[in-house]
Amino acid sequence: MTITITAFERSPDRGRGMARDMRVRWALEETGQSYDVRLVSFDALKEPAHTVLQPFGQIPTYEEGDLALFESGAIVFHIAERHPGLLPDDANARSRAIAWMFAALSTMEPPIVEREVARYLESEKTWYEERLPAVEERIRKRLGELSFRLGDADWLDGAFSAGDLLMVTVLRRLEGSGLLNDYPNLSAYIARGQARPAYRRAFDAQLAVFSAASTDG
Ligand code: GTB
Repeated sequence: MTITITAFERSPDRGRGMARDMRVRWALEETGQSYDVRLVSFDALKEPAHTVLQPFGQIPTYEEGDLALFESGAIVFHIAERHPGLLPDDANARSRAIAWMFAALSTMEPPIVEREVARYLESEKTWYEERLPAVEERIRKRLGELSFRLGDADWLDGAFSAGDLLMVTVLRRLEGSGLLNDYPNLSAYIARGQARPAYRRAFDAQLAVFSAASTDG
């Protein structure tokens, strides 16, 4: 059955792979699934044809036969459950890998997104200069805790899993912020994820969309 996902027609990140279709593409590449991509404009995101798939008018979505899914975490989980490669066979190890998926999305990602919201939408506010350090302190706290747990291991719990896939995509959002500088093991962890052939294929595919859109003018 053909898998179709959605992605931005023109990603504001200019092909840096920061939008959340990247994690879905990466999961599909890790598990060897071929897929089609339907590119969606910002206007079309809010049209009924899209909101029937994604109630909040966002990307990514996932369609396969009569299954339609939204939420990147749920999509990655679905892929990981259906195909070998992203979740261990051992039941306890599998549950721990799923715990890391949740940790990436519900413990690490929120303060990181909060910082982006502050920088892009609130920088003109009078309280911005006071708020940003507080938000960054919350991120540093989480990075310190994660760094301590990772130690000198390659991945968070044994073999590479969907937990690592999501964690790497979340941590990547701090690229260029300087916040990772104090945590060389986390920088090396991100680099290990990015060096995986499946990551490279996913990254190149989303970059090709940006390059094509730029050539179109
Ligand atoms: N919780 C949902 C999920 O995980 O699937 C969140 C999905 C989401 O935030 N989608 C964003 C979207 O469609 C794109 S990824 N936004 C359009 C809208 O809400 O109208 C977020 C994103 C966008 C752009 C960058 N960037 O340019 O760097 C980074 C991340």
